[in-house]
Amino acid sequence: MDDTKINAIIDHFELQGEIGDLEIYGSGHIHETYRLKNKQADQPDYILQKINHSIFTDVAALMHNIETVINHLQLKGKSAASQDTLSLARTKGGKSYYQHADGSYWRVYLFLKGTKGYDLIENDKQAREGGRAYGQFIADLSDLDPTKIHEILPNFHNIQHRLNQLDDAIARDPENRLKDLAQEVDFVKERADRMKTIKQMGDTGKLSLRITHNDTKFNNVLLNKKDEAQCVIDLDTIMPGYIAFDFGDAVRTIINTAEEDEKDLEKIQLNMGLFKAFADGFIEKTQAILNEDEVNSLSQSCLLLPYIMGVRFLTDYIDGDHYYKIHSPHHNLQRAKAQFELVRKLEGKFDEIQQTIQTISKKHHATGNS
Ligand code: ADP
Ligand code: GN1
Ligand code: MG
Repeated sequence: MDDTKINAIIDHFELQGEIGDLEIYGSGHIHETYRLKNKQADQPDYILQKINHSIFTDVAALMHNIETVINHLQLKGKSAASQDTLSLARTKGGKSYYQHADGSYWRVYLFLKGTKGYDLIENDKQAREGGRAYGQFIADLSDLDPTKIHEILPNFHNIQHRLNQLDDAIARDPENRLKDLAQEVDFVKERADRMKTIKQMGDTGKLSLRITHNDTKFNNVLLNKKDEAQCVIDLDTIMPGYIAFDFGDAVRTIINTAEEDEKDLEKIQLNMGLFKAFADGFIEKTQAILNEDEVNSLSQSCLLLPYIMGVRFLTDYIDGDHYYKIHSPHHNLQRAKAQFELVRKLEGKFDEIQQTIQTISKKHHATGNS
């Protein structure tokens, strides 16, 4: 994207100071994200995003959800000034997004100063803080009227839907890639039934549908310089969901000693210390709302979420890489293989994961933490 076009887009927003340099920013897989630096040191920097319109086809509904959530978090005492919630800049016409003549959609957030997102976690404190932040986020939204939120990407964590999408891609095989994927496809099929436990618990009414974040990889919580959680970001996928989704998706990126797309599968090991610290923070903040079945679903989610992500990466690879941004020709396959290796490792430690969650839950229940 050329700077002249971006400057013309920025011009449609009500921004303070004077924007100088802009740089491509972050490691998200969905939007085009830029940091806008202010020339005036006492004025804020901003984050500009070109919204991925092929994924989020109803941008008005998407931005309605985000504004509704931000307003609700403000009722819980969060604010732009304390940088513990995202805040949107408005267009000069007072809207939360801008549509360019070429059909592209843009939005601007205040840049959260002094914060950082981590693809790889470094210590227990970060893990615990991440757990607290994502747990508190669900607790804060637990009294938001669900009818106010559009189901923006229906069936987002519905395993049956993701398996159907995989089957569909396999049937079409548009890039003729399937011939080399027998191992990965077998891996998925062998586990498909076992991975439906959470769906069955939900379908039989054991799990409460709550407003969940649904994209809780660790780089979607920004930490400050003291490694304290500052703000949960990436609010695009907030929808009704099960609490297990947010737990499992975060654990997927926290317990793994390697990157999400690690090529060398030997490097994919489990860091149980980080897992415990995260689980402790998450359950501390949610124990007041968690029921017993929900606690039981948390261990299953640690297998389900990396499995779902592996299925989605594999589907996109077979399909010809239309969904996720990729940085090399076989990137989605590399991601899928890494997620499946993580599932294998997690299966080996499942009993310990389950026991750890029960112990932590009992501890917080006894002390009445929330
Ligand atoms: P994606 O959906 O593509 O992951 P995100 O909304 O997560 O997009 O943004 C991508 C990255 O940009 C984040 O991982 C984070 O590093 C950075 N980022 C997003 N919003 C802010 C913000 N308000 N302040 C600082 N950094 C931000
Ligand atoms: C995408 O937006 P980002 O990069 O935080 C994806 C998540 C996946 C994740 C895998 C809207 O998240 O569901 O878990 O990539 N978001 C969407 O890294 O599909
Ligand atoms: Mg993100």
